[in-house]
Amino acid sequence: MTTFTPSSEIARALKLALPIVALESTVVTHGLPHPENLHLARDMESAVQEEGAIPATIAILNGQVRVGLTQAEVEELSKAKAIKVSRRDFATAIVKKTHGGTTVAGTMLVAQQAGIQVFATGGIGGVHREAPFDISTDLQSLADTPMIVVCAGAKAILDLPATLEYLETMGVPVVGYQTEEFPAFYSRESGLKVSVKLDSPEEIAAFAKAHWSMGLKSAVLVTNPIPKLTAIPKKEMDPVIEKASEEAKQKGVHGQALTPFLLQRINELTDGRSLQANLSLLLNNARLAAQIARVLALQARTRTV
Ligand code: PSU
Ligand code: MN
Repeated sequence: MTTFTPSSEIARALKLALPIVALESTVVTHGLPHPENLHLARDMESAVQEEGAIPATIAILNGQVRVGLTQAEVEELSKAKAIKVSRRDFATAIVKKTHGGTTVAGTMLVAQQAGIQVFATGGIGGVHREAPFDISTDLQSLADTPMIVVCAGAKAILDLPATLEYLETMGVPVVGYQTEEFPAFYSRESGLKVSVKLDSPEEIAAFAKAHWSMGLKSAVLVTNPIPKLTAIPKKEMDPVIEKASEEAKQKGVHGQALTPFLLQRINELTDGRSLQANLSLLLNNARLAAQIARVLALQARTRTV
């Protein structure tokens, strides 16, 4: 049963077992304003290519689940109306023949079916503050999808301790890339610990292999701190996040609309600095994911010859 349509480049890369990195598309449809979203989508693809891997942007176009988009399709997605597609929303997009930007959970579902092992995103969803029942499907997907997911931590707008507790409960190792501290998206620091610090793509590949050798089906979450140059210190971000969260509460914004609302308000409140930070960490993650994908592809190749 084929539920997704790969581009010719991705079909070829899958056949030849070349290193592939899956990329999400909610960041394009709902996470960033136009035209930054289009530039970012292209820059992420280039970053993956520069590290010797093949980017597979995952999205829904006119109800078709696609793996790997052409430049024209990326442009279309960056401008057109699209729904945010997490696990529960696939059938809606398919039946209504809409465009869709896939979240971390949505992208993992498709990447898993396609046989792609490495995925780069900005920040995962998690347990929201002050909203005890808003827990992102991303966490469930991390719990039951064996894949390496590279992110810059969970978005700082979340309840980070609760998010880490949930991941622990679900058996998801949280790897700090060259750090002991769980990064907080815009900031390198959070005051919270990762479950293990690893220092190279090779170590991460070996770790994932060991994790799955135990029969576990959970993901390996790799947290890669934002580069120092674009990081915004936690003490500067905290009041901004507080304010944006308070506004969301007053306005009654909740559910799927909450993350896009907060990201946009935070961008306004930081005079665009948070947007620059967001772009920078996304590219940083694409590069690390590509390096990991290359190690995995190389290992797979040496095993078969
Ligand atoms: N991080 C960002 N921008 C985003 C997201 C994360 O900086 O747009 C998206 C991701 O696609 C993530 C989703 O999977 O938000 C989580 O949404 P929710 O909390 O509704 O599950
Ligand atoms: Mn939610």
